[in-house]
Amino acid sequence: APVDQLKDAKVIFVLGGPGSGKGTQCERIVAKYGLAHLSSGDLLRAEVASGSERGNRLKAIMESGELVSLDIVLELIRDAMLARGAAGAKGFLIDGYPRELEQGVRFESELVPCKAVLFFDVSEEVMQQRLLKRGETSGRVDDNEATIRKRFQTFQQLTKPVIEHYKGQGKVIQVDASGSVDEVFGQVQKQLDALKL
Ligand code: B4P
Repeated sequence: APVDQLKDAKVIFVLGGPGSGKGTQCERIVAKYGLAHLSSGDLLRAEVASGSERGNRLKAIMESGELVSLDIVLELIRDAMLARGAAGAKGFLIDGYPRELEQGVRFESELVPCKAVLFFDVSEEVMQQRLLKRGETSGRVDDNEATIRKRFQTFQQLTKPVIEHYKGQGKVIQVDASGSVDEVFGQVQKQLDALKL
């Protein structure tokens, strides 16, 4: 099976509420540690931008602040990992995934167990400010007050339990994400250096 080529891959899941700075920090991490960065949100937005029938359905769900179906996200991530793996990538930052427990269970049983979960912790007040600021220029259908409120709910109900699950396995690296991008990255570096990737 083609997924056999992923069985030795080093995978770090990256989680945090909407606006916690996941995507931002992943760019910095990639530049320093040379991991392949796969953002479930970016993969979904690319699918929407393709104008496909499936893309149109995804757009409506993302606009509502809910999660798109498990199978679609897993397929997009698996295909992207296979492509990057074939190009030589050994380590992967999987950003914005797993958003619900079942996503993590399916990924780990069908592909490979994760090494660690990087969790960006920050208050909803700060996240909301960042998202509204981004919304002034991003053109993203989900950076508006009503959708942000729904995204916070989805995070509390579905994604928080994922973090608790991996805390129970001792895999969670928690970072205070309330500071500046540089401050947050300083903490991230200390933690990742200790992991000896
Ligand atoms: P995502 O694309 O993951 O959106 P996000 O949570 O807002 O994260 P993003 O990485 O874009 O932003 P960041 O916090 O870095 O998801 C969007 C939608 O896609 C979901 O609602 C869902 O519908 C769907 N989806 C995604 N993954 C899914 C999955 N696995 N299953 C099902 N559905 C899924 O940055 C936010 C802003 O803050 C930026 O403007 C940034 O510049 C700024 N910022 C970052 N760090 C800062 C700092 N330290 N100080 C000040 N500003 C900062």
